[in-house]
Amino acid sequence: MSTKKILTLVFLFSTDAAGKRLVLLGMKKRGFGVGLWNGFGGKVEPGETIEQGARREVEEESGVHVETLHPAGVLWFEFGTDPMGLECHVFTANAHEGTVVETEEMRPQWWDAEALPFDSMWPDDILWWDHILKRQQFAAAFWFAADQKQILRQAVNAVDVLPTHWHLALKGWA
Ligand code: 8OG
Repeated sequence: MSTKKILTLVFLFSTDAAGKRLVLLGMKKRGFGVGLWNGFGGKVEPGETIEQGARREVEEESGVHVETLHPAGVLWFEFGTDPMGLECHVFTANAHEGTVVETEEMRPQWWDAEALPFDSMWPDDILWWDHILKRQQFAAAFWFAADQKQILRQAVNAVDVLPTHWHLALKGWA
């Protein structure tokens, strides 16, 4: 790995009339991860903080504004021999302003947070979603085959403090 891209991923939570926790996922309609349900996010642009990038992507992809983002985890991905690593900052949000709409990129739908469609999500998600439900911060890394489907190696850790240079910390022990 010689270079990295910084990405964001935001899960919006709500509760239904019975008090059950719901999470908003979007069916990705194009690009990387097409055909998979996911949270909202994308690349952080130059001049943006990670949180600003996360808010912008939520707005672009779902039409709603989120003010307070709770840092939930950091994910590291490598694919085959691709020298580009992806560092993905995961957040949760418990409130949003505006109405959720379908956009060019995402078809949104609320799901029972305890019954997500893992068969139609990135294969690593099932390995860390429990940490989100338990509000336990986590740092995880996944080395995928070049097909972007098969996980060859993985590390998932609960942490007290989210690492700032997670991929550097991975060197040596992962
Ligand atoms: O801008 P673009 O849509 O290509 O950004 C990719 C989005 O996909 C971004 O929100 C980060 C997210 N993402 C990955 N890999 C994984 C993954 O393994 N699981 C989940 N849930 N999201 C991922 O890039």
